[in-house]
Amino acid sequence: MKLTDYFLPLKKDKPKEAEITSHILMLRSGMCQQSSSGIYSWLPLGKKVLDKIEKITKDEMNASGAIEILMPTIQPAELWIESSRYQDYGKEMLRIKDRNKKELLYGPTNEELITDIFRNNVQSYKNLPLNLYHVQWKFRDEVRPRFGVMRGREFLMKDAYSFDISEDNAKKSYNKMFVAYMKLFKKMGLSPIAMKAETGPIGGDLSHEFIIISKTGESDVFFDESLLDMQKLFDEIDYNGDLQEYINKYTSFYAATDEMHNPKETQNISGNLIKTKGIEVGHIFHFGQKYSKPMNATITNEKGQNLPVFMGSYGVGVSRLVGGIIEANHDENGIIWPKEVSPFMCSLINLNCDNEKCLEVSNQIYNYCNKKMIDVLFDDTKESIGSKLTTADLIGFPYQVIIGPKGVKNDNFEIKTRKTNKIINLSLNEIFNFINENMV
Ligand code: P5A
Repeated sequence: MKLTDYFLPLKKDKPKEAEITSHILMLRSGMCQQSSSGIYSWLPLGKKVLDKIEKITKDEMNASGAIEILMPTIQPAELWIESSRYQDYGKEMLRIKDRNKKELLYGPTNEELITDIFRNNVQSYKNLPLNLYHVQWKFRDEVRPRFGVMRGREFLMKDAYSFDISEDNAKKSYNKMFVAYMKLFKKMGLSPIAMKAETGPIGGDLSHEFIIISKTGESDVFFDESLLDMQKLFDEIDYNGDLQEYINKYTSFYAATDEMHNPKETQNISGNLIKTKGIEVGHIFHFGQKYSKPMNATITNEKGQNLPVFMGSYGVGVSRLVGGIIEANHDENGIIWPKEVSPFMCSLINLNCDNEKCLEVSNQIYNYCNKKMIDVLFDDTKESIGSKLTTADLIGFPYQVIIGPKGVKNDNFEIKTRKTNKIINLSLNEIFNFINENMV
């Protein structure tokens, strides 16, 4: 993509409305724009990251055996009256009436709707276990929307719902999601810690939040330092193996959110107890028959008995992750995208667009990248050198290939790795090798 053909509305100054780094950087790099409090439009650069996070999430959900569907954003109130959550949800729920005075709502979550789909279609244990998920916009009329996309009112969530014949099997489904979450966050370049958490308005007796450590996080969290090394435990796990063993090992280390923190339990922990702040990027729940009982979603078991199905639900904050990943990956000059979620792999910067040689070499590299399907943003604008380099650091793609008049004269060009800020000098041929080795 040539920058002169692209839509990248950069902002030079720190936007007044932004308090935290990720929000400032998202606005400055033209990733999103607020349309009203806590509601955002996603501009091209932001949309690309959102799509990548969504794809990594879906791929891992599919690998775990979950099946994708798509439920609507608007739901009928009557389902929520059945589960008794219509009143409980209070002002956070956006309630709507259609022209026939029918009560509707903009979904803050989908436990009721999925339970309705289940009870209309599944009656026998033979169809279980089942895990259905979707990626859909949610609306919660938060008291204090803030920090940009991190606490929005409208936000994108991946939510999955599991159905099982027994409590034991439901725990197995829960474990699968626990493992899938550890894997999918790692694939986004993150190292979250799974912590015992409160269940809040979703309900149930077992729940974990997936927290990335960050000064700007909203929640206080406590954990055993040893957990920082434990993420690799999940790398090689096969979903059909004994997941409980791994989870027992992981959860034997202390980790709890503020609400669940109990200093008595931390007296004999093996490593140092760390108290810090974190961002909740995922949350999983086991709540058994909380919805299936009142909504009469029953199945027949092997013995011919009829009983309410056992359920859990599992959420990933897809749009929150865009901000969360930036909080975990930036420096004073801008964003440092992990390769896996970077909107482009590389900035190709032509320092002098009036120099024919520079143009020729830049075009050669640009065509090569396109042929290799490498997503490159070619800065072919007439901006000053300083401004081009500042922009490249701000938008933060993993690599910058810099083509200038001195370089073409000596066949000696600069490639900068954004993560280390290290610059190496390469000939044109060596650049092609570098691209093959690092960007394909
Ligand atoms: C689990 C899936 C649920 O809603 N029902 C379906 C359960 N859980 S949750 O913890 O309330 O939300 C899941 C994840 O969504 C993100 N999230 C938000 N992101 C941006 N702005 C918000 N206001 C917001 N609220 C929740 C979080 O990442 C959370 O873990």
